[in-house]
Order: sequence, then structure tokens, then C-alpha cells
Amino acid sequence: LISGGLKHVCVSARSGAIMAEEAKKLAAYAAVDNHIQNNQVVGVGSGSTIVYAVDRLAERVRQEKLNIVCVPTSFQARQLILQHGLALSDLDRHPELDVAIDGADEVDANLTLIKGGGGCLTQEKIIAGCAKHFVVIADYRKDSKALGQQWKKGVPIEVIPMAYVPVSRTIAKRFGGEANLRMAVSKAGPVVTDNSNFILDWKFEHAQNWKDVNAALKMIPGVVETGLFVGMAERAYFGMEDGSVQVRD
Ligand code: ABF
Repeated sequence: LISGGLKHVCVSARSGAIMAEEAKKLAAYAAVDNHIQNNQVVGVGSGSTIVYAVDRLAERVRQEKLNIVCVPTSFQARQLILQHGLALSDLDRHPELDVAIDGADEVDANLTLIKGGGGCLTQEKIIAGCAKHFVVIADYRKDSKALGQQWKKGVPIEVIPMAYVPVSRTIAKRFGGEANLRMAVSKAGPVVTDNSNFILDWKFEHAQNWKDVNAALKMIPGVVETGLFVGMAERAYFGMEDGSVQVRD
């Protein structure tokens, strides 16, 4: 098997390699089918893989008449919940979630994650932290032994706009590498998060103790949150190229 002691579950292998998009769907469906039950409050992640999970969730809610309340991690997640006719809530009304399901940019052998490629890391981490169970869904390209092997864009770090230059300099000085302001695709200006902040993408030079680095990054004035999720995910589902789904926990 592949790295990190992955187990084969749920779906039997098919002949021929499948595309990443199909792999996302397999992972998302497996997570929803294994973790969603009646009368749950569910945290809904962001990105492209979660779209399949919400499709499946809505299908099950309809078919099985489930009573499910959803709390979004982003504007995108909120729209998805509404478009699928699911019940929308928030942390004021539901501060404790039964399960949160979300994508990731990279998942290492210890279930340490890089998240925030889509810029929603702060709300994603808040929702994951409020959930009794946090489950990750991803295609085979996200699976790695050590962070940085797959995701080459660095660790996203949400910062208060006025502090992006000093925070960037401090990160480079203290931890090496470089932390660059994420620009919009148009290059007309920086990416602005759902919380009206900026994102620095920290390209680190070598593997680190991610728990310590995450704590140290959060002590820098101006840092709002990091895309390092350490000790939060309980299980990851990977859709594989051979059409199987594998689990890491
Ligand atoms: C969010 O979406 C992020 O934290 C992560 O950046 C991204 C994963 O996206 P996708 O499912 O599109 O690969 O969960």
C-alpha cells in the first residue's frame, strides 16, 4: 500500500486509472456515507472536493429524510448549502458540531494538513475546532509522507493587511524560506479573505516540527491564523487512481 499505512475501504478497484475529479467524488461520498447520521450538525468545508460531499449530503437528506443542520466554513460553503436546499446555521446557534468535513491541499502521514489554498483557512480551522470529529476528503494527489512533497505553494498564513510586510520579514528571518503576499489572478491587487485580511504563502525550506512552528507563527503580531492543521483531523479519505477509496486515521 501507499504511505502512512493507508487501508483499502468502501469501493473496489476498477480497471484503468481514473481522473482526479472522479477521485474527489469517491472520497467525498465515502466520508458522507460513513460519518453522516440523522440529527447531526455538520461543518461544511470549502474547495472543489466538498462540492461532491454536499451533493451526496443533499441526496441523502432528501432520500432518507434526515434532519441535518449545516454550518459553513466560507462564503462558498454558505452558497453551496443554500443552493442544495440544506438547513443553514452558524456557530452562534450551533457552537458544537457533530462532524466537519473539508478538503485539504496536502495530508501527511500523521494527518497534519496544509489548508488554505482557497484562502478560507481561518474559518475552516474554527469549524474543525468546534467539531467532535473532523474528517478530510481528498484525491490521491494530496497524499504525502511529509508536508511540502505535494503542495508546492507553501503554507498559507492569514494576516492583518497593515502587518503583511513585517510578518513576512519575521517569518523569513525566524523560519527561513520566503512568505509572499498572495495576489489575485488578475494581479490587480492582493487576495482578500472572507475576513477582509491578506494571505501570505510561506515557502519553507525544510521539514519542521509543525506543532511548534504553528504555535510560533501564531505569536507573531498580525498573524490571524495559519493553514497548518496539526492534531485536528481524525481521519482522511483519499480517492485513489485505481478507483478505490483509502482511509488514514
Ligand atoms: C479548502 O479547499 C482548503 O483549505 C484547501 O485549500 C482546498 C482544497 O481544495 P480542493 O478540494 O479544491 O482540492 O478545503
